[in-house]
Amino acid sequence: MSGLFITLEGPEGAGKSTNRDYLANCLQARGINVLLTREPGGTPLAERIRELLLAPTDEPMAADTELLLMFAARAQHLETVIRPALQRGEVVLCDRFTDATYAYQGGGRGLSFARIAILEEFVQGALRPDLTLVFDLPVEVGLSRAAARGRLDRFEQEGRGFFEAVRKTYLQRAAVAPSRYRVIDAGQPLAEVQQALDQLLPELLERCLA
Ligand code: T5A
Repeated sequence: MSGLFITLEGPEGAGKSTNRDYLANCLQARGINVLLTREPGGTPLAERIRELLLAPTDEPMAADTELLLMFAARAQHLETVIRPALQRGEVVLCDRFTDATYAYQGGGRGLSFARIAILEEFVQGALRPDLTLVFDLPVEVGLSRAAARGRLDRFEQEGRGFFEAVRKTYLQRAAVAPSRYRVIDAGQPLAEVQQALDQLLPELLERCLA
């Protein structure tokens, strides 16, 4: 595949969507074809699975059900959106991907990383992001940004311990594979976060144009 697969990760309210759009504008202004997408979701069918995953329910969702729905949505997204875009040589900017599964279902829910790795291999084969930007910030800052938007989704209703485990898992994954991950301090004002992204741009452009 000749495109470039970049994922944006981090806890709730970290600014992934805001900064995904910012990066897309920076790349498009330099003539690069960019596809913006997100998980769970990114196709009509996967967006329906997203609704199931995010809507608060009376019947508690089993952790394994949640895990399998994440990968069901991902299989559809990969097959119909991500792989075709990469084959066309585009830069795919995806708001969350499998690192989120390790962080939320693994770190947050306590499911084994080994089982997640089996599903990752089954659904993705050898495909992994080329670069992952982790927007890191204190849990309470992210949750207050998310809360300011109004009604909380099923994940946002979790307690602080859940999100501390999510954050820790992201940072641990970034620490063991520094060539793939860039950790950005997302607790700063937006202008400073975007300055940090500007500093990453030369490297990104080099990889986009390679
Ligand atoms: N999930 C997902 C799993 O459990 N497993 C998986 O495998 C996957 C793929 C998806 C949920 O699904 C879970 C994780 C999630 O709980 P989502 O909507 O994609 O939900 O993710 P959220 O993190 O909930 O999305 P948010 O919109 O809350 O966060 P973003 O995208 O990080 O933040 P953004 O850009 O929308 O910004 C939030 C607000 O903060 C402001 C923005 O203007 C906005 O109002 N903001 C800042 N304010 C001050 N300073 C800054 N630096 C700011 N940056 C942004």
